[in-house]
Amino acid sequence: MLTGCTSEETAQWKRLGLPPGASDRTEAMKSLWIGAWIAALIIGVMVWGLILFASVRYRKRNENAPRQTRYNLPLEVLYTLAPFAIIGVLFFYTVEHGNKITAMSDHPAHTINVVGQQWQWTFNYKDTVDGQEGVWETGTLDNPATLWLPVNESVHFDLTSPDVIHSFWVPSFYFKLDVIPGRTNKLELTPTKTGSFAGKCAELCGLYHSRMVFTVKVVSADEYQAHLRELAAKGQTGAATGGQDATTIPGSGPKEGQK
Ligand SMILES: [Cu+2]
Repeated sequence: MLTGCTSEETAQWKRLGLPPGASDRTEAMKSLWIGAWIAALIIGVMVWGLILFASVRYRKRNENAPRQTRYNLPLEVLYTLAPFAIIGVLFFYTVEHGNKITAMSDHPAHTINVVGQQWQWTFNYKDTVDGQEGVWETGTLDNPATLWLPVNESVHFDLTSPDVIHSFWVPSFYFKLDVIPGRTNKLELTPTKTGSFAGKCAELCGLYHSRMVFTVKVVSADEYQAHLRELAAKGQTGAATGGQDATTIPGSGPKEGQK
């Protein structure tokens, strides 16, 4: 309890456990998260209050059976309609905020194809670098990948997998999306803070699932371009879909199931 009293922790209390938001989509998610808790708390207090009231007011006083009430129409209408009203309000705000969070623009500044493979990540930057169409970097179990992003520029992500279902999760972006083989899931966001953020796979995907971690590095536009040129200079051009790495990741031995 004492370790929960630092100023850092009290700030986190105000966000009800969320890490500091680092993208343009986090505000909508944060208000939905906190709003849902406030709604739940109001309903909870009402229910607890009624339980307490009923158990004190109507406690057993003698051996006679209490008066039985049936077919109380107003009461029945109330407890049929009240849950619909609650669900309706939560549904409305979930759809409204969900639309904001998943909105796509026609011309994002950058497109990155994120490949989740057993058991690391490959990032294909679709920018044209020194005349080359796209550069990539991939992680290994021993050397997890780093996803570089430019601050204040919109990024469109295409998520693909050559093997099993993974889940692309950056807690500081308040965003998690499944990476499903045979399907391209999309998301878009604009990082708003420079710095390093943790990323991980959030779907149990096999033996080394826990090592499917990566780092998100949000940097200035110039540093971002410099990094892409660095990758191009290393010859990491074109697109890596992760299919090769899916069976032979250095350090992991043969793919799970083939042992
Ligand atoms: Cu995974």
